[in-house]
Amino acid sequence: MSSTQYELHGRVAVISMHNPPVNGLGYELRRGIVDGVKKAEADDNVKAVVIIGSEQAFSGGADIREFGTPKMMAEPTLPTVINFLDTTTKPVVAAIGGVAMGGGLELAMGCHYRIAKADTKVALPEVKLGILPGAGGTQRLPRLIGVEHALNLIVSGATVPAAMFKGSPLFDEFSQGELLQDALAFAEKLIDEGKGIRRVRDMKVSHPKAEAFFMWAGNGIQQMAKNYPAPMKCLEAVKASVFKKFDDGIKVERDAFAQLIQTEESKSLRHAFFAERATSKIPDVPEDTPTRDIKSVGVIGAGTMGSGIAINFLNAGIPVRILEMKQEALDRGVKHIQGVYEGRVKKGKMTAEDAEKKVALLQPTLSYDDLSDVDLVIEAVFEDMGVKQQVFEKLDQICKHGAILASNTSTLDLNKIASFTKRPEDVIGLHFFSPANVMKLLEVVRGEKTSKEVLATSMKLAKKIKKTAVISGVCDGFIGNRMVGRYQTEALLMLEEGATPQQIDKAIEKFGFVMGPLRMADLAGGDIGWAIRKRHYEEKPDMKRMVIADRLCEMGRFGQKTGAGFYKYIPGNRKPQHDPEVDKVIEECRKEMGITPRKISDQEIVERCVYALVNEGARILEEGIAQRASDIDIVYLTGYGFPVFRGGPMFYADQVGLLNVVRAIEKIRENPNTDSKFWEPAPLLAKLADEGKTFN
Ligand code: T1G
Repeated sequence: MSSTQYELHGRVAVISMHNPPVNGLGYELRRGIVDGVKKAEADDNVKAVVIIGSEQAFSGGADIREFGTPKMMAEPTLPTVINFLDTTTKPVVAAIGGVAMGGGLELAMGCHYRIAKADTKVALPEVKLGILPGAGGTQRLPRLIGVEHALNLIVSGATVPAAMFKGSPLFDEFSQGELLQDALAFAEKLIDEGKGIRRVRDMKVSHPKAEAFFMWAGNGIQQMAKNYPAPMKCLEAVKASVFKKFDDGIKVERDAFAQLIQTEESKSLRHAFFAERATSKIPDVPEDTPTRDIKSVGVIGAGTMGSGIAINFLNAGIPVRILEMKQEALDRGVKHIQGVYEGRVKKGKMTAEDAEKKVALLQPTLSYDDLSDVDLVIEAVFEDMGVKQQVFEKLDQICKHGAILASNTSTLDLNKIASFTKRPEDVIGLHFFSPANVMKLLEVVRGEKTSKEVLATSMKLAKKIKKTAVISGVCDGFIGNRMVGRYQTEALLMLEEGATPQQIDKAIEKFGFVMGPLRMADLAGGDIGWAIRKRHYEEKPDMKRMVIADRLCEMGRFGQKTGAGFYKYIPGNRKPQHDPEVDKVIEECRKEMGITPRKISDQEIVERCVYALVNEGARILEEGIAQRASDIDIVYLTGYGFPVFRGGPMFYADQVGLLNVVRAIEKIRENPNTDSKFWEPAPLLAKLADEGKTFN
C-alpha cells in the first residue's frame, strides 16, 4: 500500500512519497499528494511545501502496473494532481533524488520550483512504452528547457543527467549535501524573499524558426519511427506548445495519449517492459537466497564466443583468465579483445585510459592451473560432447571448492555435462549469443542438480554484466535454438515447395523481424545448422532431410563466412545478393524430390514461420523448460530480432487470438510436405484456445 507522510518543519510542510520500489504514481500516492497539499493550504503557519521521494527515486512515473486497470483513470489522475498544483497559493518545491521519470518528472514540473541532487537522472521515457508524456510534459518541458532540447528528450525517451539543464528553470538548484535539508533551506529562502508561486504554464515558449524546425524534425522522426506511431504524436504535442495556448496544447497531448495507449504497439512495448523485469524471478529460488562473490572469472576458448564472453566481464571490472591450448589461438583471441576496445575508443565510446584498465584485467594463459582459484569458469570450446567431457573432468580436478563451472553450450545436454564432474550442483549453463559482448540475451540453463545458490549467483551476475537472463530447463536447443530450429525448418520447406530465399526473407522482414530466416542462416553460418542437422539425422534416422540446405553446405556455401550461402556476398560487403546458382540448386532438389513448385503467399510464409515459434513455444512452456510465456517472448525479442512492436511470439499469438492460431495451424498441418506430427497444435495451446484464454 503506497502512502505519503506529512511533516511540518517550521513554516514548511514536507510531503514524503512512499510507494516502493520507485514511487510509481499509483492512485493512493496521487490521493496522498493532493490531501497533503490541501492540509498545507489550510494551515496558516505553513508558507511553503516540499514534495520529496526516496534516495533511489523521486518517482519512476505513472505506476505502469495500473495500466489497463480502472485505477489508472481513477481521480485524481496524474493530470488532475498537476492541474491542482497549478491552483495552489503557496509555493511547492520538488526535492528530487535518484530518478524523476515520466510522470515523476511531470509532477516535478507541475511544482513551482525544483531542487535536485547533483547525480539525479531524468527522462520522459513514455515513447519507449508506445505512448507520450500524458501529464503536461509536452507543454511544460519546452517552457523550461526550450523546444529543441524538449523535443529531443521526449522523442528519444533518453535518460540524461539533470545537471545537463543547470541554469535552466527546470532545476533552480542542485544539492551537494543532504537533499531534504537543502530543500528546506531553499523553501525558507523563498519565504524570506517573498517569492510566491511560479507556474510553469505561465512561462513563454517560442522558437525563432518554428515552422521550419518542426518540418525538418518531422521528416527525421518519420524516417526513424517506422512501425511506431508515438514519436510523431510527440512532435505534434510539442509543436502545439509553441503554436497553441497552454490548455489547448494540453488537449492535443491528452487526445494523443488516449489514442496511443490503445495501440497494439504500446500494448506490446508495455508487455516487453514487464516481461524483461519478470525474467529474473525464479519461483522456487527466493530473492534472499545466498549468493557467491564472483571476483575472478576463467574463460576456456579464445575464439569468437570466448573472447566475446570475456569482454562482458572485463567491462564489469572483473579480472578474466582466458585459456587456450595453443599460443597462436590465444594470441588471436587477445588481439580480438584489444581490437574491440580500440574500436570503442575510436568511436569515442570510452577513453583510451579506461580501455587500458579493462584490457589490463585480462590474463591470457595456456595452463589450466591458472584457473585453480577463479570463482567462475565458463567454457566456450567446440560444441562436441567429447570435448566438453575432457574440459569438465579437468575442471573438476583443478578448480577450487565452490567455483561455479559453466558451459556456454547452445544445445547440448547440460545434465550430461554436469555428470562429468563430482560437483553437478556447481554446474550451470550460461548460453551467450553471438556477438557475446553485444547481445543482451543470456540463457541461464538450470541443470537437474544445479543448486539454488549457483542459480541466484548467476542471475545476479547477469545483471552486473548487463545481460537479460532467462532461465531455461535442459532440452535440445533450450528455448531459443529449439524454437528457431522449427522456424528455420518451415522456411526451408517453403523453399522446396516454391518460394525463393528473397521472398521468404522479405515477407518475414515486412512482418517486422530484423532479418529473415535465410539471411540469418547466412549470418550465423550454414555449417552450424548443418552440424546440428547431421547430429539430428543420426539421432533420428527417419527425420526428413533438409535437402536444399544440406546441398548448399555440401558445396561449401556456409553463408557470409564463405562469401556464399543462400545468397552471394561481395567481399567486405554483408549485403545479400541474389545468386542464380542457388536458384539452380533449388530447382534440382525440387526435381529430385518430385515437387512441382507452387505460388506461396506472404501470409503463408509468416504464419508457418511465426506459428512454428508459437507451437514449439507452447510445448516448451508445458514441459516447464521456460518458466513463463513472457520469458519466451523476451528470448525472441532480445536474441532473435523478433519485432518489439509485436511483443514477442507468445504475446503476438495472444493478440491474434489463440483460437485463430489453432485454426491456422490445423490448415498448415494439411500440407503433405510439412511435419504433421509437429503441426499438431500443442496441448497447452489447444487448451487455452478452447478456454478462451491467453498465454500471458
Ligand atoms: N511503475 C511501476 N513499477 C515500476 C515502474 C513504474 N513506472 N518503473 C519500474 N518499476 C518497477 C519494476 O517493474 C521493478 O519491479 C522495480 O520497479 C525496479 O525496476 C503520465 C503515463 C525507474 C529507472 O517508463 O525506467 O509516467 O520487478 O529493475 O534498474 O506521462 O525501472 O522489482 O517488482 O528497472 O533501478 C514512465 C520505467 C511511465 C519508467 C528504475 N516511466 N522504469 O530502474 O530498477 S508512463 C517509465 C524505469 C508515465 C505519464 C506516463 C526503471 C527505473 P520488481 P528496475 P532500476
